[in-house]
Amino acid sequence: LPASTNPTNVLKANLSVKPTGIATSLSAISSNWPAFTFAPIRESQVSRAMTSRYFADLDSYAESDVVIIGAGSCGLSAAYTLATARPDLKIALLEAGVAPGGGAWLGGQLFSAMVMRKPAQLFLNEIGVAYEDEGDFVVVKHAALFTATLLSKVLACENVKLFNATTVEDLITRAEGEEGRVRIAGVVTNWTLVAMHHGDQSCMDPNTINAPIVISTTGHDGPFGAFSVKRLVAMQQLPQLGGMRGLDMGTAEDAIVKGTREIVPGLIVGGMELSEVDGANRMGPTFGAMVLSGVKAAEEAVKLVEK
Ligand code: AHZ
Repeated sequence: LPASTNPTNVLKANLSVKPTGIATSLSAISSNWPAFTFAPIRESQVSRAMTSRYFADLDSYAESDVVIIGAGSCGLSAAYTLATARPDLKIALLEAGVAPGGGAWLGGQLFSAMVMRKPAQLFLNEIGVAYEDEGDFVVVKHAALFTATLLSKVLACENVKLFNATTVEDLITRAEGEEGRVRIAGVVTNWTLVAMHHGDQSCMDPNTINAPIVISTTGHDGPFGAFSVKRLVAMQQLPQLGGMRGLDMGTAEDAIVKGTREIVPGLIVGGMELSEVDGANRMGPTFGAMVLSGVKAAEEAVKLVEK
């Protein structure tokens, strides 16, 4: 594409126009509402503007350097850390839900405030989210402030593409090492709405993304959760799952962060999905372990890239 029509350049150009305040930057509009009208458009232009970019991304990211499954607090933290540390890596972030963020839009139950134990406040400093300091822990006034800020930073990274409403249905494997052992070589995807209808529709084959490194952060067991590790058991790559244990904040968070690792070649597991592998406790509504597990997952991925 010529530079002027390259979507990335157009986006950069638009972002470089910094509004200086309603009075000056929007005065051309607000000073004369009776004369207001939008620039003209034809419907096909809208359609092409969306689909050309989406299909270009599908084409480009069919070969990715890293796939991250799940855009909850752990997956987003991993994506941000990895994308900023290694802008040379192409990272596909796959989220089954239409809305990324997983369980991090509220702090716990239906309460707004989000708690993070120290030293996870360092991650909040990194992304510029304000908090109240309560001594051993900090409180963000609304979990959505954390998630929206982190999400915006991830989406602004030129080397990350978020494919939301896209479910990972399987793992791509290659035989490696001793008989029956495999390396993970990518993921099998489908539109989530399609994935939800395999029981009543036939012939809805999936799509694929090749990547030598997959980070799985699909949360604890549930309709979608713990996806990769359950699949590994079915594929006889893990003997069985430890099963997430009851809540113990004191032990749970350290265990998740320290345990974040490559559990089969090419597959790093982080966040609450890991509790299902290791039989770790859940921590309930405190999110420090999710962000630091994401940081560690990103570091493990960099180690694999550099190996
Ligand atoms: O939609 C899921 C969610 O956004 C997504 N996901 C799950 N399976 C997927 C699949 N393909 C694509 N097969 C998939 N996406 O993964 C995301 C997981 O986010 P989460 O918030 O559930 O998990 P997390 O590990 O990032 O954070 C866990 C937060 C919890 S749970 C908990 C407790 O129960 O005690 N405590 C905390 C802090």
